[in-house]
Amino acid sequence: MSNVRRESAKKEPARDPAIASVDRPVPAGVNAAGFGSDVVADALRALDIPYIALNPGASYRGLHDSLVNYLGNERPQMLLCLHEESALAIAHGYAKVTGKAMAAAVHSNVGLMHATMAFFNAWCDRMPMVVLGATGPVDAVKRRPWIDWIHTARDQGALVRGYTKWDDQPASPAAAREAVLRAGWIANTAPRGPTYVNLDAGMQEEKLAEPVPPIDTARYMPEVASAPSPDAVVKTAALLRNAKHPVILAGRVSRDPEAWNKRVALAERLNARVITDLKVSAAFPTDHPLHAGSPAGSILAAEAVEAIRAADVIVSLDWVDIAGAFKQAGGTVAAKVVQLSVDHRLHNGWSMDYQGLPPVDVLLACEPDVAVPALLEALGPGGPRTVVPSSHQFPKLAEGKLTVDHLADSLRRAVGDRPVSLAHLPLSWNGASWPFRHPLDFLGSDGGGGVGGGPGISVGAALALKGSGRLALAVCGDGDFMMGCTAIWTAAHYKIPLLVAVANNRSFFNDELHQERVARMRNRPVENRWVGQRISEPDIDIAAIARAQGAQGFGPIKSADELGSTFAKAIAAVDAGHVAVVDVWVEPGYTAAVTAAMTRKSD
Ligand SMILES: Cc1ncc(C[n+]2csc(CCOP(=O)(O)OP(=O)(O)O)c2C)c(N)n1
Ligand SMILES: [Mg+2]
Repeated sequence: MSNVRRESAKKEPARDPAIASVDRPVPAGVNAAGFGSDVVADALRALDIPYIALNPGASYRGLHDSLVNYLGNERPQMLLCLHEESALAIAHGYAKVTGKAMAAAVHSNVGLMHATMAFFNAWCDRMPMVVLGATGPVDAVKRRPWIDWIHTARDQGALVRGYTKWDDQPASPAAAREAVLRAGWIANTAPRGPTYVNLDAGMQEEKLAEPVPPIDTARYMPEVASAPSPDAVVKTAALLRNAKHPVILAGRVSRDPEAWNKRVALAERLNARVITDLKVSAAFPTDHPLHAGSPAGSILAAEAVEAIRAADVIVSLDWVDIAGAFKQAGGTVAAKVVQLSVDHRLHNGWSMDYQGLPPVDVLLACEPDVAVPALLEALGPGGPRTVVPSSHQFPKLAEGKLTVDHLADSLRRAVGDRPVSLAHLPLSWNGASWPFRHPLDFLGSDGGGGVGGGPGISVGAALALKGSGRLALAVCGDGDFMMGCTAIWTAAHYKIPLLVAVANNRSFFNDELHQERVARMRNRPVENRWVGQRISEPDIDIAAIARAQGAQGFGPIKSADELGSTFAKAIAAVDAGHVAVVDVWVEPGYTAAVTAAMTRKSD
């Protein structure tokens, strides 16, 4: 047994007994690394990762064997997925809850091609994951005819290099161990993101001539702490002390409740208006009196725009798109801008997900969680505060229809006061529907706008939430659900409780609004906007698709009266450990503000 295994055995990650009981191999009696891929498996265990989501393939049959017969399918345990995109989406969702990388494995160039969008979603969402891939033998002499040749590429990592933090193709078992440790370390270091290690099939399958010398793996993954410069903290505190209309843009922050409390304390100390973003996880109580308007995605609420216009100092807690927010507020913003972020360390020339270059007067180059307490300390105690009541209002429900607002209202009533994590929301969601009061109440969007990520991300989040006492709940559009629905089988197979409500408008409706806009700009018939967009004739039986994969399926629900009792049954099923999918036929439609922004004739 190598040192790596003994070292890592000290810190076993939490495992769920029901999941651990699935897919048990017979003991293989192997206790010493004998092949290249055994060394890779040891390194993976040293990363302290409980699960590896995968779709199999011969390019990594060596590693597959090591995971089953050398590690005994534990730490990491395999989670079989029916598509590589859902394997990575599950790792993405897991990271959204834990802040830590899970692993995924994908077969050769073809599996990697299937996984690309999920890489991109995680990259844009700044979520860590360690992806292992494989290539046919690099040594051409060892290739099987045809198949090993088509599944070998000169530079496989190039497929995803533009949207991964780092990739490698190690040539020996010792180099592969180093690559896996580095991949875990880099992925988990802010700004976080996916990493990719491509394992040569020949290297994996080769017998070890001699044991790989043991190392103390923890020493190769040091903690990376970053702190704001003291000068920048002093400057920011001075700006904020004099601010009459400060605004906080609460963006990418952690799931830590203590950090949440500090953000609330900072806003209250400054009496600052706070704006939050549905693109990222809950960052501030959305029904707090200081919260400006309802949280929105790319189109900000009117109150948020007003607050930005009126601001004299704006503090961005790693807000995803400062330049875009300013553009919506009319372009030039008079306020001084303070940015708390390390995101600039990640930007590259392939992807423009870094958004427009915003004006920044002071940069605190660290994660917001670190800088907020420093700012609070520098500011010192404030004077007495006038407490204003929250102006939060739930959306008014239209009569005689079943809309997404009805779905949200009924679901909110059905869950009552229990802790719930909204793992995913559809584009049609109204931010006023559901207040967020804890960092795990909402886990943000797919990150990269890649439709189809919703189901897998939700399964990964549910996996991480299992046993936490929180109900994992996702609301997906029908287009999103259908593209990623095979993740449901993985949840059913591994006994991961999850409730998915499908806001089924029988359409890729977002794009109906785009076609409407083009028709308006060109004076062409708006009534044709549905052509090439509607998903009907035949209607898809979403509940049957759920049942076919071992989940409980409900619906289609076509009247608002049936929602409450159906959600009650679905929640009971989830409480009993099942996956439940509720198909709700909603009227196509977005909030008035989003519809107006999307369909107006010109910008
Ligand atoms: C992979 C991918 N394909 C296509 C799109 C373009 N697109 C953006 S939203 C959308 C519609 C999604 O449909 P659904 O999930 O049903 O939500 P709805 O718009 O109906 O509310 C599409 C096709 C995309 N963003 N990603
Ligand atoms: Mg739809």
